[in-house]
Amino acid sequence: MDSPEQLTLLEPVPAIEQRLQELRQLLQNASYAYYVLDAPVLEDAVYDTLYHELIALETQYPSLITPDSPTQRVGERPASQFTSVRHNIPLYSLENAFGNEDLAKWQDRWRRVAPNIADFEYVCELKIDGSSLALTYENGVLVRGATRGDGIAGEDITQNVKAIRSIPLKLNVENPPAMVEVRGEAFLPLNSFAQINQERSQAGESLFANPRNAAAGTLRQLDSKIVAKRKLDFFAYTLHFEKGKEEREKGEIPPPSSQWAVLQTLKQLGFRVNLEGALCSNLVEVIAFCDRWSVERRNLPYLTDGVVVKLNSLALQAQLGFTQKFPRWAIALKYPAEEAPTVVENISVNVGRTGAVTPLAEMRPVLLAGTTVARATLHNRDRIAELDIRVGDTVIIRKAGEIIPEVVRVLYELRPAGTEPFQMPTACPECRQPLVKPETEAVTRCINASCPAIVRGAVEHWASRDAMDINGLGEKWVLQLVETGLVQSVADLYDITVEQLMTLERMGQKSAEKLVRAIAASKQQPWSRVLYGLGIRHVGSVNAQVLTQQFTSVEALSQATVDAISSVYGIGTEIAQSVHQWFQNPANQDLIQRLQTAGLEFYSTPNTQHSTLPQLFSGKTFVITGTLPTLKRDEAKALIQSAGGKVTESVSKKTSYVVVGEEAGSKLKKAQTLGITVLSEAELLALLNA
Ligand code: 1X8
Repeated sequence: MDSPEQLTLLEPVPAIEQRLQELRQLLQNASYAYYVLDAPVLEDAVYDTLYHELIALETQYPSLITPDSPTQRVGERPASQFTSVRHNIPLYSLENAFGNEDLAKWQDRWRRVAPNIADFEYVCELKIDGSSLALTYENGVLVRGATRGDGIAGEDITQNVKAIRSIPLKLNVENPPAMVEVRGEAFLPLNSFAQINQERSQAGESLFANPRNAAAGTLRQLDSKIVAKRKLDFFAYTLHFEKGKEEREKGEIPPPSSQWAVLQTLKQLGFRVNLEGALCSNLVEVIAFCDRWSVERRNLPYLTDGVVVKLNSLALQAQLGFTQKFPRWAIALKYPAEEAPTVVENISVNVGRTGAVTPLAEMRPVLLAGTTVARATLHNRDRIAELDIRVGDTVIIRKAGEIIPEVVRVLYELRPAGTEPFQMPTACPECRQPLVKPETEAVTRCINASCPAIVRGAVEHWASRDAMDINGLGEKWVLQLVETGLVQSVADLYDITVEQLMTLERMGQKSAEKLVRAIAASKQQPWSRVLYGLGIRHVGSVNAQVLTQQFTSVEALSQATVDAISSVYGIGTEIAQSVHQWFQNPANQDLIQRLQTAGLEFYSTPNTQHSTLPQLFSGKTFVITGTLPTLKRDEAKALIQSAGGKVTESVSKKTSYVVVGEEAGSKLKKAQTLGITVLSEAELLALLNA
């Protein structure tokens, strides 16, 4: 894309290059201290200042951007799909051991293959419950990150891997080998998992079943910005030199001769290595390690499902080699899953605030992972059909991470005679109106806006901490308020009097006065919380903040087209459609009217505090039309948005540029009539690079 002229224009200025290198090194060291060592060395504000200086310089001298620059962690272009990559060395899976006997048998087996070995050691490492990754570094720079896939070929997810902050973009050595591959496990720490699910639940989206699924799902996200937001982490555990020994010795990394040394080397190279591992000189010590962690693992901030036991000597590993499926020199001792059998006593259905009907299994209480469990979600109608779960069945339930337990399987052989398949009710258990199941969705819904379950859910959500934060308005009072008919919509809250509240069971004058005051105080909450409190599907508290920064009044948002809403950075079409639809509904328009009359906040001032550097396309509006030669429409859109521009659907006087491809039709004509600048894809890319 760079013409020869441009290259001369942008000829590297040595002083600039030096400053760029300095900035990158400073930022890399700071990230390493923060994300790998957990010991920050820079104030956040200082980090931000340096980072912005780097971005500014790189924007000015784009030809000097390097793939290992800290600015390259988040890709500007969402991928449209992942490509498959063949692993240079297959990623084997591990043989499982389910108890000490299996460990002893494994030891017997490998000793028969290598009978001459008298002296050996084991390394025990925690088995991380995540997703295996293979990272390739060429000349010390991360060039590829791939999923395990089937072990032979995986998916190229390089951009997502770069978004994991504890993975170095550059190895910490002066003279790196031509090529190394580092393997390890990407995982979601439990607190990040809980946070993601909380956000998803707030937005009315389905929850991830466990941290492993959430990590795997995140790694397959096409938009690396989402990956960056989700705080994945990574423990490295193996190192392969892909070139011959000669190459290796040219590099600075001393070739490790044991797994234990590999772990130290990985640490030196800048990786996060799990520090709980131990060297053991015999099986007794191995078993003691496994026993200790079977209990202590509950205090870890991430999930581990076992211990990987490896022979320490790499020479011995090489001598033993692999079976058809597994390395002979390693085994995974698996902890018994946190599962327990129990009996289903009833299957009930619960109606949530979005009207989604969730079946629940009510079970004979059992102790599971330290808590008593009596209910498990059955997710939806499809899941029930798949399980064919019935009242009276004995089932295995499982608890993973910090979520509601789920039914893993039904022990059909224990099914008593005379059971009936479960039928999803056709009428709402709360309001008796017919339930609806859209063809394209797995969920069944009640669509009666005045269904008491939906009203209760809406009021509880409105009062919740991240929304209007109305102290004292908990489940118990909401139930009574809705049952008595005092509250049929959140707007009714603002008409309630102390006298009316005192008609509720067990509500005294003091509490009633207090609650009325708390409700009145909520009128001070900002527009972003009001928007979140309305409970529009897909609008969690983060999206609400993003939207209200752009749409600083309810009028602006309610009149915005889907196109205008989705042009906000970070807001996709699904969210935009949901918001647009919500405001089209006359009942919702009435609700807004009433809340405005009650004195709630529907306006905000644009947030200038967090504004970053002025961007190339700030204030510019683009329309894309026709088929572009190389970019997909979404990719072009993302590029423009990442430079601060807006992309809309139709050409008007307000349009700054029209980007045209093959078979552009009426939009191109209109642009020409209005005298709007027309750009080809190449010209757009040139602008972005200039
Ligand atoms: C899988 C895993 C390994 C280790 C930790 N967690 C895992 N999930 C480790 O060696 N520390 S090794 C491994 C494999 O080889 N499939």
